[in-house]
Formats: sequence, C-alpha cells, structure tokens
Amino acid sequence: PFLENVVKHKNFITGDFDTSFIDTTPELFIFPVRQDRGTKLLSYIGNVTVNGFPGIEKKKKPIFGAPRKPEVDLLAPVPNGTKQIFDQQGAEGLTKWIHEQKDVLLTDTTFRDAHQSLLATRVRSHDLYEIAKETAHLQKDLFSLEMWGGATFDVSYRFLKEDPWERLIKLRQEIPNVLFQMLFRGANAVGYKNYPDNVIREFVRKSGDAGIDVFRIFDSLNWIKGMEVAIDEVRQSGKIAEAAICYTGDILDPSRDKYTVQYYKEMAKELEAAGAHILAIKDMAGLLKPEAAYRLVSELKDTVSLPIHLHTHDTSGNGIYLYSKAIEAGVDIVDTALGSMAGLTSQPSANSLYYATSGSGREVRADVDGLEKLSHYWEDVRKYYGDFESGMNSPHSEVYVHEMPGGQYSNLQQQAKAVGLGMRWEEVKAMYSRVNLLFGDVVKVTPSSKVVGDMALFMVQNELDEETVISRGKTIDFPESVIEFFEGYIGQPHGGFPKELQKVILKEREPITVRPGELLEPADFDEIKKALYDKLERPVTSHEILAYALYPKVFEEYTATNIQFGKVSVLDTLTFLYGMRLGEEIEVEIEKGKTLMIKLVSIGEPQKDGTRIIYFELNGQPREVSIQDMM
Ligand code: 3PY
Ligand code: ZN
Repeated sequence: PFLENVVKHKNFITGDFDTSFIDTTPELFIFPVRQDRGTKLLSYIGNVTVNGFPGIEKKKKPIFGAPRKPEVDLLAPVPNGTKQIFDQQGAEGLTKWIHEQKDVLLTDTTFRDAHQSLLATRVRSHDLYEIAKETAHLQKDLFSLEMWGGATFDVSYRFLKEDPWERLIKLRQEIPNVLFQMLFRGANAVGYKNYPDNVIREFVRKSGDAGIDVFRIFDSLNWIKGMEVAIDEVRQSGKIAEAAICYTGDILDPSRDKYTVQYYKEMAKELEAAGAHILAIKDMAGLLKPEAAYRLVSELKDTVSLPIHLHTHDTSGNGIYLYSKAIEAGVDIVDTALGSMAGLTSQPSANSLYYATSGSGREVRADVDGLEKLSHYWEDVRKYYGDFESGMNSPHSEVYVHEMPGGQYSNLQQQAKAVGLGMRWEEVKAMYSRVNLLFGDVVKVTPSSKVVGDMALFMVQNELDEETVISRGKTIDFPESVIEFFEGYIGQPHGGFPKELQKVILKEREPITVRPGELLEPADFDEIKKALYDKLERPVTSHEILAYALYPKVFEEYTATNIQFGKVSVLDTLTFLYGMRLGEEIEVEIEKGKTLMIKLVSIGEPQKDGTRIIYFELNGQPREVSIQDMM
C-alpha cells in the first residue's frame, strides 16, 4: 500500500518532488483501513473517560464554549512576509534587510516557549492547526514564529502521543509567509544529553527540509564547542544560524565577576567567527535587568555586526521595561507572546509592548487589532489546559535570587512533590542557588539547569550541605545526571569544574575534556531503520529513525500507543484529556472529508476481571469496547 500511495500521489505523477518527498508527505503513510480506526479511537476515549489522563487529577470533562476565532477572509491570498524575503535573498539578504528596519521586529513564541513555560509544553497540534491560517494573515509582520524545538519534540511523543514532524509540516503548509524558528540545544539537539555528531547534523537537515528556517542554537554551559557542529550544518543547509549567548548572573553587580560584559562580548565575537547570522541573547530565566539590557545590547552592537535578537521571560514582571531599554539600545528583534499567553514565566506580551513603544520613534511592527483577536482565541484555548498551569499568579521577583529558568520552576516543584518535598519547597529553591555556587556558578538552562535541580533535591532530601557533600561524598551515590555533568558529558563550564568536588563526585571515573561528540559512536541509521521496520512491519520515515535515535524508549511507547489507539491527535483537546460525558456526542475528522460521529451511551459496571464495557454509537450504529478500569 505504501508504494501504491507513492505512485498515485499527484506530486509523484507530475514529477514535482525531491529527496524529501517521503518525509514531507505524511499522507503516503495513510493506508486503507485495515484495522478499524473508529474502534481504536473509542477504546482511547473509553479509557481516558474511566481512568483519566496520566499526570492530571481525574475529573469530569469541563464544559467550555467553542474558542473565539478571528474573522479573516481565508480565501484572500496570504500576504508575503519574512519567509519570502529569505527564500529570495538567502540568509545574508535577510540579515541585511533586518539591519535596514527601523521598527522593532517580533518573534512570537505562543506556539513554543509560551506554552512550554506556562502549560508544561502541553499545547496540542490540534489547537495550533485551528488558528494557523488566521495566524498567517494576522501575524504577517512577524520576524518569525517560534513554533518547534526545546521541549516540544519530546513532549509531543511522550505525553501528547502525536508526531512533532507532522506538526511542523502541516503548520508550514498553513503558514507559508513567516519564518519558522526552532530552539536547538546545540550538541543536545532537542534532548537532555549530548548526541553523536551525525545525529545533530541529520536532525538539522531534516528539520530544515520539513520547514524550519531559523535555528536558535545554544549550549547549556555557553561552551562554543557544543554549538559548532550545529552552526556549521545549519549554514551548509542554507538556513539561518542564530547563535545564542545564555545570560546568567548580573552584569550590574561587581561582586558577580564571572559573567561580565567582557565575557559576553568575547563570546559574541566567537559566535560571529563561528558563522552566526544573528546573535541571540537568551535570558532564559529573566535575570537581565533593564539597565543591564541597555548596557549589554549597546556593548554587543559595538562588538559584532550581527543583528541582535533578545529573548527573556517575564517572571519578575520587568519584561516590558527591559525590552524598552534594549530597544533604546538598538536591539533588532525581541521575543513576545500573544497577550493571553504572555507574562509570568512566559515571554512579555506583544500586545502590551506594541502600546509601550508607541510614539517612541522605534515602534513594534505589528497589527495590534490582529494580536488582540488572536489573543482571544488563546485565552479560550488556554482554559483546556488549566490542569497544567503552574499556580504562579503574580510577578515573582525572587527569580533574581534563585535564577531558575522559566520552564524549570513548575517542573522542579512537581519533582519536589513527587519525592515528598512539596512542603519544603522554600528550602529547595534556596538550595538551588547554593548548588549553583557549589558548582562554581554555572549557566543554568536545559540540561545544565536540570543537573542543578537534581542536586538541590538530592541535598535537601538527604540533609546534606556544602561541607558534608565534600566530607561524606566518597560514600554517597550522587544522581546520575550530576555524575554525567562532572564527567564532562554535557560539556565544559566556563572556568572549569571545581576540582575537589569533581573528585568526590566521580570517585574512580575519569572526566573528559574534549567534546563528547568526538567520543560518541555515530548512530547507525540503517540499523535503526531495519530494527524499526521489523518491529512496525511497515516502511519507516527518516523522521521516525531520528526520533528513535534521540529517544528510543519514548518513541517505542509512542508507537505502541499508536498501534493500540490509532491516531489520537485527531481528537479535540478536551476529549483527549477527559474523554466524554454520558450522552455527549462529538464529531471527529479522522482525515480530510472523513468524519466520525461518536456518542457515549453508557458505561457498564466493572466485571470480575476489572474490565468495563463502554457503550458508544459510532455513526449511529451501536459499538462497544472493553477497557480495563485502573481506578
Ligand atoms: C529549552 O531548552 O527547552 C528551553 O526553553 C531553554 O530555555
Ligand atoms: Zn525561553
């Protein structure tokens, strides 16, 4: 059936295809209904109705009206945007164009960092597709849409049970006019550890083929060697390499003399020499104070000739103020989210920044009416994900003390609860900053931030302090992530590791000082392909091979769910998270033009073996499924 799909595809017939045809044409993998897709979906719905969704408290499906959607003439041609400038003029042409703009350009993070930081990355493709066309029309003025990478890749497979590549490809089709941007963790790709170089290169190539234009590349220790392979591959692929400096410490505080303006200037020069097209300042925790933003941007502008793109988190509530200072200093692009998905651990609001800069001589380029309309949609959709909200509901100035990245705060809080330290959260936060100093004051961003968090939890749990870690350390089994960090497997920190602590933690193990990528065996893609083919009994895409190379276990679990329940990404979000109410009827479009009508009729009593029969109507016909009651 696969070959049949290929030869019948219109692009194949007209010859309009290249080597990425198989990867970028997901419909080639839709086979005639061998198994009953309807029954599989009913099993999923029955299961989640009875057992709840993993990780959130089971509750009755909430009732919300349909989200408000802006009225846009979707038949009108999509207006041109930065994507066309890039496609016509390449990366150099685009950077020249950025330099010529007087307005401040925006990157909208609503599709990635905003929900990664507010809603544990749980926003599903379904809700993105619903607003994609409108976004293309109303956000035509954006520099870029950050819509992929970071934690979205892992979370898509692991929790949402959907294919992140499909998200990218479909959004690309619906939004052809704005540059697509992803967050790429250098040698850690979209994972939490260093991968072999061939995995990094292949990931960059395939993401580029599937629709990414701008790669924001960072290293979690600001170690340039951890970024070079990715920068090189992005350049070779003809895409835009945006290399990031991760901002930590406080350049205004003379007692914090490890990360000074001079340090950031040196790093910027090295990134320019390494081939960056754009320089990003990645303030992942929101530590950059307004005056520091002014100073840093001014100094970097004098140091490199690259456009400067600033990213922050609004945790402290000072986001708009610091952007305003950065704009005064000449920053070219800033990251914002739509109003209803902005603020707190997310990015500052685009809508607010628009008004904040009006009349200033350097205005934000945006259609504010469009921003407000899109913001209504997100205000409504955000409610679906209420169970993933962090609970932080006012500005949090303590971030300047604990220095935790926006996306880590609620995660670490969950981790603390899971190990019984929920009531000692204040101690955990204080320990986080003590661990930072114990480790020599390191850059904290995924995955180095996770190492600091793991150690903080470990020390609170085991009643350890800085002194006892050293004095009793020889007999302590430290967390695996901490050992790997001190072994050098996520790179080398600025100023090196504290030697005494390193010895205590590693015991007999020898640390490495070279790039882990030089030591790691290249991934054998042919072997993975063969193993997956044997397992799945169908052709596999290079996207699937890559997903397996990054996350073998997560990918296997994803495919198992897929086989059991079919494609659950077609369900609306409330049904996906809560199942159905008795008597409720829903419509599910399982493919273009093919819709199922599903009604939940009744739920049978539990039987001796713990199963229940769930009675549905599927397109008017009675249908029952048996599911295991786990409650
Ligand atoms: C990520 O790596 O996912 C981040 O958002 C870091 O700030
Ligand atoms: Zn961020």
